[in-house]
Amino acid sequence: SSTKLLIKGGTVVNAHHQEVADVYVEDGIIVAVKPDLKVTDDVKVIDATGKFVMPGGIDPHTHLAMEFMGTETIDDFFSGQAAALAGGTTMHIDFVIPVNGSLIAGLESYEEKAKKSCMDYGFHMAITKFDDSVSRDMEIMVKEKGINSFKFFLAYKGSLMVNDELLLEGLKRCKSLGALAMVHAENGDAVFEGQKRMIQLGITGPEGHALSRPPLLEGEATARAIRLAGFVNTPLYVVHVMSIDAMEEIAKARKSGQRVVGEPVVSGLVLDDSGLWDSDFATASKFVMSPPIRAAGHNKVLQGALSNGVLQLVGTDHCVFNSTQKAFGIDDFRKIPNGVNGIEERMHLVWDTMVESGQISINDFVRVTSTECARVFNIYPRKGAIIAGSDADIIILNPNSSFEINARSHHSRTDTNVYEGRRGKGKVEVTIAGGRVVWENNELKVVPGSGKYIEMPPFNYLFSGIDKADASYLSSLNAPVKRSKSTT
Ligand code: DUC
Ligand code: ZN
Ligand code: ZN
Ligand code: ZN
Repeated sequence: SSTKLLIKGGTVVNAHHQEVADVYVEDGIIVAVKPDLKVTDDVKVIDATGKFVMPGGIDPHTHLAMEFMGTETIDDFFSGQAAALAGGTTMHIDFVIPVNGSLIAGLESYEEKAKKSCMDYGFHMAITKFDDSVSRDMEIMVKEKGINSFKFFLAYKGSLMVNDELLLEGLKRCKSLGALAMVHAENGDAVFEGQKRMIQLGITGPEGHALSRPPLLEGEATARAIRLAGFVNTPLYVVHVMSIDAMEEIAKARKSGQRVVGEPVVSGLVLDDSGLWDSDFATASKFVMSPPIRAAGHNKVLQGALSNGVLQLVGTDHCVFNSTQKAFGIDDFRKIPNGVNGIEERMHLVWDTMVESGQISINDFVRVTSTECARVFNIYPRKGAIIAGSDADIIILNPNSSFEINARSHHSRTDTNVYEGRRGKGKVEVTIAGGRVVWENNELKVVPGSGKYIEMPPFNYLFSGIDKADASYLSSLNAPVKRSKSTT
């Protein structure tokens, strides 16, 4: 791999602009984007004529090497990232899970896991309880550790779930730190009840998973989180929007001017729940994730919401277990580890489902797979753009080539793929990460330890206007009604 690269003759696509131009890279940074650049002989030249040169994908939602439901996800920070690079994603943001309630210990364990990284990564932090020590550690995360987002689980009763009181405390703390609050929005108490009901009815298979936690529980929790964020007056990011019910709550809030970001994931955009009814347990269980993949119809409506801007960026919730791990739940769907693949497939499936179908433009493709994530998490334009000065995370996509997905050829360590057999148009032929060509001619050349931790500073634009809105709200509270003392 060379430290100097010239990508020649492609159509360079950013979220707001495209042009035929050359891209010159030196030492991991984009130095120039101009037509007809002249370079010396020692520069590796890649011909991109007739192809699109775009910012590498950024996946805002992954779980690599996560301990969860009595086991650990099978893709770690090397295998998961290698898979990502083979599919044109050059950065991801993973969720740190606290260790024994300690954010510091949780971060240390993820720093250790991430040492083998072969691409850039950032962290969100999950908050699973709230007290003075968590509150103190949140400040350390924001001011010293480069974490600017905290996720609250309204589901997973008895383990990760927080109640409304703790969610309110967390929202207030996020606001005071200039950090973004994120929610997994399902009503955990009702899910617990729904699961018991299914077991009582004798429905113990993977379909029971979907039946126990229907869209209305996602809609309820989404509405509640949005209203509580509105009450605190702080922005909210809703992860994995899987249903029309949740999407409509986000649409309503955004229309009223509330700052809510909605993240659909590839599985929710592309799949429907039919696989959960497959008579083969291994096939059905691979589709178990939370919130569940919904009945046909939700996916098409979510695609529409992505194209009209109600939803803004696409994640994956990549969280994979092999069929041996999935089989922990052979007699009881509640024990099937939750999670599906997607980190390698996201770029191809969004291209095929959204661009090839004419639902979004090529510029919008760049926005929803890369630029918007960089903006929301405050690392734009270092990431998410092909402009002089940005990191050289670049893909070359050939719109006339095609992709095919199967577990035999994918790069993830898991032995199944929820998109098994899917084909489509558009293929990522070259991936450049940190200025190094890591994917070319269907071959990966990844180096463990070459990925960098990307610190994400506290916010500017998402939070602008808060003080003003607070001031008018508070002044209305501070104007007590004057009453006379007479008791007639
Ligand atoms: N949902 C999943 O399917 N896996 C990880 C965590 C989550 O919320
Ligand atoms: Zn330009
Ligand atoms: Zn979640
Ligand atoms: Zn997740």
